[in-house]
Amino acid sequence: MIDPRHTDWWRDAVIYQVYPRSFADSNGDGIGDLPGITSRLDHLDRLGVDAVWLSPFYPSPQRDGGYDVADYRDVDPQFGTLADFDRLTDGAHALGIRVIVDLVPNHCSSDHPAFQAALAAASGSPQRALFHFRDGLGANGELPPNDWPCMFEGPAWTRVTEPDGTAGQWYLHLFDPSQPDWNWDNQAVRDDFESTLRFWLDRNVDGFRVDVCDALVKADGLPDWPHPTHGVVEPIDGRMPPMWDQEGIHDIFRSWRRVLDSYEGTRILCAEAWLPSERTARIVRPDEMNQAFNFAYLEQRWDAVAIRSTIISSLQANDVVGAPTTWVLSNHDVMRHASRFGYDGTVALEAGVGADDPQPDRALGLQRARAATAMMLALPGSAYLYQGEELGLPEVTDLPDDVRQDPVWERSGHRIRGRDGCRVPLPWEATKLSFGFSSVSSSDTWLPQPDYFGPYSRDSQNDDPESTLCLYRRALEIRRTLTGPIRWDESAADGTIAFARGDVKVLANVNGEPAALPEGASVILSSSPYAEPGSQVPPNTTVWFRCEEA
Ligand code: TEU
Ligand code: CA
Repeated sequence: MIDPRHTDWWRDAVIYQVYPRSFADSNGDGIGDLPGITSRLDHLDRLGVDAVWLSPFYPSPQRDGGYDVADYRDVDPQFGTLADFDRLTDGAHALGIRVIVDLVPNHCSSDHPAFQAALAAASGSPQRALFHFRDGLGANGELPPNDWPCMFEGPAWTRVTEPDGTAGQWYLHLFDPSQPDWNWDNQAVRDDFESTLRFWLDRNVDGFRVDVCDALVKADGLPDWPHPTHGVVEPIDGRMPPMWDQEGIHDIFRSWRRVLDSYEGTRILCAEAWLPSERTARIVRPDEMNQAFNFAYLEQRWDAVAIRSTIISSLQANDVVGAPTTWVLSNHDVMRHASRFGYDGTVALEAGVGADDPQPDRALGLQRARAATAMMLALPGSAYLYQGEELGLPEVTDLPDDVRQDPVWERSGHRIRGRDGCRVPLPWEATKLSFGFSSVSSSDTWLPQPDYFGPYSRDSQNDDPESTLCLYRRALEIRRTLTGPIRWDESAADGTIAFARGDVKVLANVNGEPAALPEGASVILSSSPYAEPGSQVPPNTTVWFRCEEA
């Protein structure tokens, strides 16, 4: 069982992200669901994670994989029922696994009743004041109210047809047009989200991952911003872009902190914000959120100098505010790291990869991914895993274009392929239909699975000590014994990263020459087959070892 007295559980927790559509399907419709997750909790238990984070499972038209929420306080019938959610939470808690759900406060679905009511109401009405409605520019209001771009291409504004049939106001959507932004200056929006927090806290969730939390407050007057707004955005002339990281977000987080703290145990908030480390750190001050994703780390290429300096700057930024640093290599928005690291760095990956593009070196990518994960899991702080990475699963870089579902594919006029390749349903049993994901075949799951998924399935790896799955299990087990801050070995050879936690030493040979271990080293974990005492640690390999006292 989870122990409510363990108040600091999150400071070094390993949190496993489940993307519900793609984890396990219990009823044969080709779409993963909550009972499917419950039926596979034994996998998470054996893996040894501390918590599971569920991407959205709320009622939604699924224009953006459920990040377009039509009802914040229910379960979409395609994923199950609230009773299924309770069974999942109880089952996880019985195994000592905490449950974190996704809060999507920046925008809802255009199907949300509040937005439908706003469309039906007049300009200037209280219904419209829940969102950002504005008159357009130009003689007839035919131009968007400002120059902000949508994160999925095109302008961040869409013009509505008024109830009387005339072309009317525009509404703001930083993401898809089906995702109107809430107006957080409106107290009614704040109150409604507090009710949502309480709804899930009353159902015993242990925390929230907060989607695009840095966008809730927009600068007064919604001023133009003729600078970049995508990726990790930096301040310009000391000012952040008017849609990101405005000072007002912190009061919102403080109010949420007070709500969470009024509940038993420690319930956590995890910030999703693509900001520079020093800006992200301000969100995890003691009276705000608990932790934030470390996207600077995720974005590093396979290079020892770049990775080491990101580790140092991340730790420094968080130390200032007393928050633990987190680490992450994959999630549902980026190319899986087993494929990312299979490119040599000269191939541009921003627009995604299709079947006709250069494909990654799968063996090299996996070797590096295992080394990267083995290093990440030795770092102090909390770590996030994305479902399937424990199987060494590659990105599906050869998905047929006609099955793509990410809205960015259509919106970019088929220029940006989007994020479907990391969302393909998981393989569980090599010889079953859809590799055990569902009772339908691989071509009938919501995104098709490729033939080559078989050897990655859980049952193929379960009893193989050299498998990626067994590497993850072993790393998570030993990780529990790692204590104390990082102690750098400044004498590490070029291309390698070396540090210690307590009596465990870590040598990651990223892109260096083969490196020797010190005399008397006994290896306790290796990311690739490496057994011979005295032999060299090749590049793309991480080992954990202890040294016998002289
Ligand atoms: O992502 C926020 C976000 O910033 C991403 O759009 C990011 O820029 C992009 O994916 C980088 O590849 C969150 C969710 O994680 C994402 O799935 C949603 O699409 C988005 O919010 C809108 O809700
Ligand atoms: Ca299903």
